[in-house]
Amino acid sequence: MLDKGLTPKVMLDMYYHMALARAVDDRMWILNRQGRAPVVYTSNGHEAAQVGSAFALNRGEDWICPYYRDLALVLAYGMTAREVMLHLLGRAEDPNSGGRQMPAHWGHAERHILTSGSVVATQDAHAAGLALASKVLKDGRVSVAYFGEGSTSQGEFHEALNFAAVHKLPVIFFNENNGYAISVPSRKQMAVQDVAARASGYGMPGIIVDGNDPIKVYEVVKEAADRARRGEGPTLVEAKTYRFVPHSSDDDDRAYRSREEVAEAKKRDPLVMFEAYLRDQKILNDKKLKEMQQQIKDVVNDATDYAEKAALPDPSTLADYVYSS
Ligand SMILES: Cc1ncc(C[n+]2csc(CCOP(=O)(O)OP(=O)(O)O)c2C)c(N)n1
Ligand SMILES: [Mg+2]
Repeated sequence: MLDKGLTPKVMLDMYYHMALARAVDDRMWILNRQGRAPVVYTSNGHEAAQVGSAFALNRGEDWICPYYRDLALVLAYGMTAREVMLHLLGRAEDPNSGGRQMPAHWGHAERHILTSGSVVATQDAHAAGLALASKVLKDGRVSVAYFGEGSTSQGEFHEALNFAAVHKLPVIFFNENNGYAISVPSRKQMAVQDVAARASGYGMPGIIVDGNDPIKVYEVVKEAADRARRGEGPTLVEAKTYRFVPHSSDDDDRAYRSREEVAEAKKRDPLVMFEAYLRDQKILNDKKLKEMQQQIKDVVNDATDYAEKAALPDPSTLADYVYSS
């Protein structure tokens, strides 16, 4: 039986955010190839994992600590397409960093999206720290760290899991396992098959979920969040998924994976599968889909136009937030 929170309206909203992320993503690549955007990191293929998990949280209340892959996540968490484009183009109005950070370094204080750095896995420790604060303050919040499987070779991942488990912190470690760390396949990165297997070494549950199914992801993360709020400690969730496009706009994935492999993975495109499911459940039909696609097109066009016209940061503000004034 489906979780009670998954009404048809909620599932349509999930689909909307997955489709919006894919459309924003496509637009960002075009802008990059036209020389209008510096570099693009994409959530293409990861939408179900990211959106399914976001919907299982108290969005805007619980803290998320994303990484560069998490475009669909931040959109589902309340960042607007305009804000994403302002960030991509480094505009003054960008709420992520006022045009300071490179693209896909998400952060939005009001939405409880913690600002992120480039060093992978540091956000795992930040999430554990936020969860420690929640435990002390008794504010009922859960924190979630998002990260790729490659980053689990970093020390911070292990330190964060150990600390969180010892102190029974309300945190979820959410792994998006796409099988590659840029060009390095996971078998060259770790000697275990599953990231989730590592959980037992720290004393927490490790759950594997189909990362291309937003409903399954939602249910697993909901359960982990409930567990965290009951004071029972952290959970490691491993969402198995695939990245359909290169690591970034500066990567050529033909150097390390075959076109056949990518084509095979695309047979399980989360957007296509979720659309089929919603049609089957009579939640989505041609008319509704067409309306939604038009709405998304308008949103993406508006976001692009708005950000391209927006002002760049004033050079006189260069040292703001670096030195005390
Ligand atoms: C500590 C550290 N080492 C190396 C890098 C360079 N780097 C950036 S992304 C990346 C790949 C990470 O892969 P994974 O964690 O699997 O995430 P994915 O991009 O596949 O979602 C690497 C090696 C970095 N940013 N930080
Ligand atoms: Mg990876």
